[in-house]
Amino acid sequence: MASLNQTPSGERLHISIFGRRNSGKSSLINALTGQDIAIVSDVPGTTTDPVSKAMEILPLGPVVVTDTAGLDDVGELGARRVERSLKVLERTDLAILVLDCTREPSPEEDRLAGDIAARGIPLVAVANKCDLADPAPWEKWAAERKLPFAAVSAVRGEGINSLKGLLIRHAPASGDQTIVGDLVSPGDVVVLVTPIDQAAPKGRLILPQVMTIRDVLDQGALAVVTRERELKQAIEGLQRPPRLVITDSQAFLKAVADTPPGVLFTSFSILMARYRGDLEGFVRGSKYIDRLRPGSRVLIAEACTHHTQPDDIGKVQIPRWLRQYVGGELEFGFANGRDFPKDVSRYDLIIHCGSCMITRREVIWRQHQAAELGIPMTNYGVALAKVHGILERALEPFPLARLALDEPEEADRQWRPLQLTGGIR
Ligand SMILES: Nc1nc2c(ncn2[C@@H]2O[C@H](COP(=O)(O)OP(=O)(O)OP(=O)(O)O)[C@@H](O)[C@H]2O)c(=O)[nH]1
Ligand SMILES: [Mg+2]
Repeated sequence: MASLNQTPSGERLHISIFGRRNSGKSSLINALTGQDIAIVSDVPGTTTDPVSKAMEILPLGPVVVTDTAGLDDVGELGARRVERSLKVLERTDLAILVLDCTREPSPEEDRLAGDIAARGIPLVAVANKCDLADPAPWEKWAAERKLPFAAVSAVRGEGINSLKGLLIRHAPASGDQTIVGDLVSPGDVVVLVTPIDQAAPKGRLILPQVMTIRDVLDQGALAVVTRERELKQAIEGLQRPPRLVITDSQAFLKAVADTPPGVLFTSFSILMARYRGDLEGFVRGSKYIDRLRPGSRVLIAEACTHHTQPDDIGKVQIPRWLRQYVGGELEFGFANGRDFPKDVSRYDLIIHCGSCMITRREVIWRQHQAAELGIPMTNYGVALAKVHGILERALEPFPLARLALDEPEEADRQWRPLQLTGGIR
């Protein structure tokens, strides 16, 4: 488990908090962490030097939060403090600008927003003390500058949850995930099975396949790409068994039949579920497929809006497989976009798309929200493996996720902080 002590500072997301004196920067840190970490007082200029602390913000994970001195600090000493606050930008991945609802916009905010934009650092505007005054003027201010915006009350803890969602959306993607890097060694052969049927795009491969091939090459491993029909032939032609066979979900049954026992086997979409989310969480959610009965309600959630294909995976294929699996009619709801529908709590299970268009952090945030609502959530890749009866086999490369299959029912509904689902090596 990624605990505070184990995650080196370089791999943590560095969040820095800026704003004028007394705007509530230190209070906001305490609200985000749910702990008394930063000193708060009504004396302007309480925080004089940048203070960095490693902490865990659920479900964002391990972060370093830096509290800074007010940007409107006065006098010669004040100017030096402001300079030091700005220097913090050099080690900032994500900046928060705290705006004080009881005060009017001033040139300091614009100056800072400009400095941050010039460095290409994502910035989130937060109007604080919304318990004392209307945040609307700041909302307008942020909209004019096209900044993501949240209104909060740090002392009352209001709006903190939506702020977390905003931070997750705007945090830069973490670079430490790999698709197969922990599964293969240099020189290993990886066989990739990509059906070329009518659904395959003309003249190219789809993105998850391309990303996986690239990652295999980055590991110094050998990529053998074949259609499912030639898989047997491809494996027989090798001088030693492949390390890993990765198939498209469409070819699951043929591919698993033609993969020799002892060879690791999985699918592109399970690899993507791990790359773009918490695979163990999705595996726990998939167990609820067995608890569906005719009439159960399933929400198919897609992160983006795309043109519906005739044999669309979300609209057509998954519902068809699930009906067959359950042996009766189910009630399906469909949702697109970044938020779950308002009536989400009426569903027995959420099945999420492969999330090729959103970040890992955002997917994990959605998993966290579903867990908080007490609704199990799995994803396309894991659900497809499940209804084809090959989930256990396809999880062999991921022992921790495989273990989740055997956990007792009570464990399935609990949210746990994200773990990088360890590969077999
Ligand atoms: N009513 C209300 N008061 C708040 C809120 N947030 C902070 N305060 C109060 O505002 C004062 C300043 O809060 P701090 O968190 O110390 O502000 P800061 O921005 O860190 O201030 P400096 O370190 O001096 O720059 C304290 O008295 C807080 O209790 C809020 O959401 N609502
Ligand atoms: Mg402070």
